[in-house]
Amino acid sequence: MSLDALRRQVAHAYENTAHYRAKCDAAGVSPDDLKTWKDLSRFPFTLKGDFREHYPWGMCAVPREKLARVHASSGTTGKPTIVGYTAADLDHWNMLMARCLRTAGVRPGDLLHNAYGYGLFTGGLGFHGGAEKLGCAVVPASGGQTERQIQLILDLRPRVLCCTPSYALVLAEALAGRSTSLEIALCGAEPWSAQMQQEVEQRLGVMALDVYGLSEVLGPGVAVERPDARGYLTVWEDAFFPEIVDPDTGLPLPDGEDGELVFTSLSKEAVPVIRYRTGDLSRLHPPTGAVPYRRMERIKGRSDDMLIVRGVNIFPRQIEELILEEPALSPHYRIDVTREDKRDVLTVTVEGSGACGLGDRMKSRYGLSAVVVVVEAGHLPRSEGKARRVFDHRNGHRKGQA
Ligand code: DLL
Repeated sequence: MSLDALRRQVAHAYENTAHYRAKCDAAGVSPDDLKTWKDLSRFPFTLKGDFREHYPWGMCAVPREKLARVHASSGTTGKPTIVGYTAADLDHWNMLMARCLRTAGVRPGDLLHNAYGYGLFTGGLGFHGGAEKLGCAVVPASGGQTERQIQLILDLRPRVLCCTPSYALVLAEALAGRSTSLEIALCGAEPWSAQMQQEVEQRLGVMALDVYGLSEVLGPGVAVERPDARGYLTVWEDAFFPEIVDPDTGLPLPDGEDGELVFTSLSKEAVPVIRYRTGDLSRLHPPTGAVPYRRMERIKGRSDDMLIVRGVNIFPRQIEELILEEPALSPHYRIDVTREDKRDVLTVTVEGSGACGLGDRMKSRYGLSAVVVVVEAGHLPRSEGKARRVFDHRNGHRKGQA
């Protein structure tokens, strides 16, 4: 992690994107003010809204002709968020993804079945580039056509599977107990609890590791879980400087405190991001062992995912944890919040068999009563990419998680 790199990156954004220069000028800071890492906290945040407002090329710090690739994240409303990469950015991304894969135990020569969506989404091509860089052969399956994917997995015998945790469950279900050659699954792109991770591991007979990233900052490959430190993801601090800030005030918080992740890129050409507010909630911890980089805990949820139901704050992940504590229930569920007679009603629909104590445990653990509807296996729709499990119907608002 070098302060020089930070200075160069901030200067690049300041000199080559009008919007960031205007923001810095308004805040009374310039790249010359960066004398220590702490000074970064005086710089203005970059928000998802900035990408929308300056759509399509306003966040680009290089001429359009210098771009080698464009990705986009769909978002729930309005215009997509466009991100560009120069050839050097793509090389760097591939290197970081190769590092993630190697950290997870993937080796050159491995066969990797990549079921992340190919296209504007960064998942498919992000994993693809990293795996090729590491020297793996990639089966670019993309999302969907589950039966064909199962056939490929059974016939080609890959060692590694890459897909969202929810699609890993869909594949496990379609395998119906058949054993495979898979040993490692690299899952991410949506929130998943530690319990969900164990489900994926048991159902697929693999070690399932967590990969984190986001389009605005890079794509997948910002952080990865190590097999020897479960629950913690090493952040590649030579490429991204992470901060945790209070989601309400934006003030920086020390390592170990709960808050919102903020990233500053250190060497991006096309779209340098300075203090990008991710909306993702986690905690940072100091480095341990031989790896000199800080670690983040698995994502707890997004600040905009938190449900406030009759005054009680609850994250979907907490409900998922309770569901998976109960052997009679499966990991396929959806959460609906409605407003009836001026009262919030939380309904959890979950696949399973027989009576369950989920309602009682919701009440005793979180002080929240919920209507629990247990439905037959296969009743709820399956997801091929990022799962939508949360539907908040209040005020006509429909919120999809992830
Ligand atoms: O989801 C990049 C990615 C692809 C990451 C494949 C990992 C694997 P976006 O579509 O821009 O990029 O969505 C980014 O997804 O802000 C988080 O809210 C969520 N997310 C990504 N990885 C994780 C994870 C990709 N491991 C948004 N755990 C982020 C929890 C995750 N949430």
